[in-house]
Amino acid sequence: MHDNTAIKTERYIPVVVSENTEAGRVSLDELSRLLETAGAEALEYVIQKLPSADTATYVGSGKAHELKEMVEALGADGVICDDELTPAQMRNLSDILECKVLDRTMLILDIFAKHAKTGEGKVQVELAQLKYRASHLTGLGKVLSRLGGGIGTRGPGESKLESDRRAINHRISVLSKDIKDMVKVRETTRKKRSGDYIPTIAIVGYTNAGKSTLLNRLTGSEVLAENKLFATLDPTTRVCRLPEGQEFLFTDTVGFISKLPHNLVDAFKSTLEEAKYADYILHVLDASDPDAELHRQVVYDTLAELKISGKPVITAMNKTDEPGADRSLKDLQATVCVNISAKTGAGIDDLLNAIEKILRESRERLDVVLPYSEGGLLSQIRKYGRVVNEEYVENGIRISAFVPKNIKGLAEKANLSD
Ligand SMILES: Nc1nc2c(ncn2[C@@H]2O[C@H](COP(=O)(O)OP(=O)(O)OP(=O)(O)O)[C@@H](O)[C@H]2O)c(=O)[nH]1
Ligand SMILES: [Mg+2]
Repeated sequence: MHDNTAIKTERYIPVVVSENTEAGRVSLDELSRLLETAGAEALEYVIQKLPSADTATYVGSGKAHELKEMVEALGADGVICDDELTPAQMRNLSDILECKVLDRTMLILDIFAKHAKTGEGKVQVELAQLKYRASHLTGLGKVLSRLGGGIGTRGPGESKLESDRRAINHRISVLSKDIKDMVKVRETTRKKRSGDYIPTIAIVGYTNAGKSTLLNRLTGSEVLAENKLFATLDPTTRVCRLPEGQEFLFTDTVGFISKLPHNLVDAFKSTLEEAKYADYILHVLDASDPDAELHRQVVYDTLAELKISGKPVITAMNKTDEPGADRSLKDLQATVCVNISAKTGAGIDDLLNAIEKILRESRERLDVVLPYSEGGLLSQIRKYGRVVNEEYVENGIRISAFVPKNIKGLAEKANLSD
C-alpha cells in the first residue's frame, strides 16, 4: 500500500501529563511512532510534570493557553494527548485550542482500522470505535465538526458519526452479535482441531517485537512482517515440525502496547482467545529496545487482563543481532528464556529445544487398556507421546506412555481396565 503523497501530512503536537519527565518522553516517543504509522507527523513534545491529569483540561489551564500559542506558531493541525481523554477534557481543550484534539485511543483505533484485513478484524475495530464514540459523543461533537478527514475519521464514516446515540447503540448490538457468531465458528474449528490433538503455541508480545518474523522463521510461511506498529491484527496459525518429529501449531497474534485502549482489548478478546486456548505461550521480547523491561511488564499485565495465566511461558529475547541488544535481559516470570534473532536465525535451534523440553516435561503418565476400535487414539498416543510399554491383551491393547494432558483425558475415557 502506498501513502497518497498528494494529501498533506497532518502535523500534531504530542502532549503528555506525567510525574516523571523521562517516562513522559519515552511514552511520547512511542506516540510519535504511532502517529508515523498512521501517516501523520509529530512536532515538538509538550510534557507537563504533574502527578495526575487536570480533570477539566488534561493539562493545566495555564499550559493549555501556552499550547494554543504553540499550535499557532508551529502551524500544527492539532494536538494529540497521550491518554484517553474524558468527554469533558476533550470539549474544554478543543474550546481553548480551536484545533483538532485527538487522544492516544483515537490514534490506535485509527491504525487498527487501517490495518484490519479480514471481516472479523474489521468488525472488531468498528465495534471498538463505536464504543469509544458512544462514550465520547458530547466531547466529540466539537472535535468532529473540525475534522476534515485524517486521523479519527477512518472507519465507520461521517454519516454515522453524526447519528445519535441510539443509532450507534443499535449498531453496537448488531456488531456484537456478528462477533458472537464468528466466535462460534472459531470454536467449532478449534474443536475440530482438538479432535486430532496437536499442541498449540500462541506467539504473544509487544507490538513490533518480531512475532510475525519469528512465525515465518519457524514455519517457513510469509506473514506480513513490517517495521510498523500493529502490522498484524488477524491471527494466523501455521504448523511447525520440531527436530524430534513432533508437530506444533503456532498462532501469531495482535501485538500489545502500553495504555492499550480498553475497548480494543474487549473487541479483540475473541481473537486473543487463541492465546487462551493455547497449550503454551511463546513471548517475544525485543531485547534491543531500551524499554524492553517496560514492554515485558505490559505483556504480562495484558495477559492477566485477558485472564490468561498458568500456562508455561517461553520467552524469546529477540533481535540479539542488534549491537544495542541487552543479552543479559531476564524474564523471571517465564518458564524458560532463550536469546534469539528471528532475522538471522541465531538461537532458533535453542528455542526449538526449549519447546521440546517443556513439552516432554509436561507429559503425564498413562496406563490404560484400549479397545481395538480406538485405532485413532492409539496412533495419537504413539505420535505425540512416548510409549513405555505396549502389549496385546484379551480385550484390547494395554499401553503405558507419557502423553499430553488432552490425550490422557481421551484415553482414560476409553479405558477398559479399572
Ligand atoms: N534486527 C532485527 N530485526 C528484527 C528481528 N525480528 C524482527 N525484526 C524486525 O522488526 C520489525 C517488526 O517485525 P514483525 O515481525 O512485524 O513484528 P511483530 O511483533 O509481528 O509486530 P506487530 O504485528 O506490528 O505487532 C520488522 O522490521 C522486522 O524485520 C531480529 O531478530 N533482528
Ligand atoms: Mg506481526
